[in-house]
Amino acid sequence: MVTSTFKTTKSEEIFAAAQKLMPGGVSSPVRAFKSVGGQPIVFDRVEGAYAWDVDGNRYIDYVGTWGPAICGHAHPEVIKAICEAAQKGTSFGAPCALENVLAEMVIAAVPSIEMVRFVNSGTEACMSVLRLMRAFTGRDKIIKFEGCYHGHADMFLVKAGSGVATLGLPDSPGVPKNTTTNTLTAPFNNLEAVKALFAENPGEIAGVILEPVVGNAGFIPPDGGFLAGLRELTRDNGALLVFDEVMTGFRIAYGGAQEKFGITPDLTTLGKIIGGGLPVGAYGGRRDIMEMVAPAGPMYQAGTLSGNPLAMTAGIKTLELLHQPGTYEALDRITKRLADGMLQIAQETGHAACGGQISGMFGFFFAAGPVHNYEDAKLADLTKFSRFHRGMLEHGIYLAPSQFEAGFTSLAHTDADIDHTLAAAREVMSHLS
Ligand code: KE4
Repeated sequence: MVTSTFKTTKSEEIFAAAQKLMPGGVSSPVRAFKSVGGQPIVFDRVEGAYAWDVDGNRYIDYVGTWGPAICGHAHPEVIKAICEAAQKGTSFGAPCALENVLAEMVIAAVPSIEMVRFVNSGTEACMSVLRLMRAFTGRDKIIKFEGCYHGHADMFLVKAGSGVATLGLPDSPGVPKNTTTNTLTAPFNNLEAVKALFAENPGEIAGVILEPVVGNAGFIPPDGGFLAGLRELTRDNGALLVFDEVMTGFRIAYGGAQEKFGITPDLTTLGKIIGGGLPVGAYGGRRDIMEMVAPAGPMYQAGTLSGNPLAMTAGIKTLELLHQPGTYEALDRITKRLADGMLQIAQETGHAACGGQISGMFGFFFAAGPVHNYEDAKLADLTKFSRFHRGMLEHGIYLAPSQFEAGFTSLAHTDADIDHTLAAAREVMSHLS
């Protein structure tokens, strides 16, 4: 057994003080380590594939600030570009040529996007796209999938994933019943359930929104035919198909899941990577739909800091770095080594586990599997996961602090990092009851 020389004194002090100042001591619930237990780690700085905490411990980081750090944390070219842009001011509140540049890059990259609107988070992108779905179709009902997370706007907090699942919240108080009566849910990967909802609500469903590869119930890829089936069902019912690619966009391919799986949704939401570590979200899609958005059309949506030059600059530089030959092959190779290695070690040490990866996104469950939906994911051994998470932390590996999250690699992760991670996993799993 590892004699833990793992010191977290400063993290404990800072987190104790934080809990008096901010609810749960955090700015976002999942960071509080509630579902894995133990002392949350207070970061001091990040660079490349690594994070250092306030006690000086170094970690190989597989959260990457939940996706944005795909080029590696604090990439020198991104930092340099941000510093240069900051000399000209951080926000204009007026049109800025950099918005054109990032918009052109997003439109060129994502098959479904003919026009785009920038906002400041994935939540804002999803709540705006929901309003647009309803404005364009004149219908109020939407379909989402159990375990999928589309940010914390009221109408999405129905059987949501990510932090809602992590904390085991039934949904959230403060969300009026009448806000969620129009939110219908179905199990992921279940076309029959979606077909039934359309049959039960003829002419009332504005559209279907989903994570095309689920990352917020743990990592759950679409079964063959599922995405194509949704495309057909929505088209047949005069409804819209919306891909929430806040996590998968520019992560599993430069053109996201819609490029990877060859499905063209009507609307797409983006976030995380397109901000390069600064707050950016976006929604976009068919021109005829997007021209409903004010001031071109009547659907209102706005934001003080939307499209600010600093965030645009970080996004532009990040996409430039990603749009190099071999980027996604490199991410796929290194992440496949990690995921395959983890599953092999679990098997060799007698633990039921399943999971996988697509490019730089991965996940595994302590469950025999297979995991096709949220119900399957909930069968995972959460106690074993929390012990594994703590053990890996003590070996300098920082994994997402929840079984209901995905993991992320970056262009900065090396084969040596993967070797080190797998060695730690073998040591921890060998002592895992
Ligand atoms: P933000 O508002 O957190 O930028 O984006 C919301 C969102 C929307 N759609 C998808 C598919 C997402 O994954 C997210 C946010 N993801 C979580 C992690 N699973 C953010 C981390 C957190 O909540 O602290």
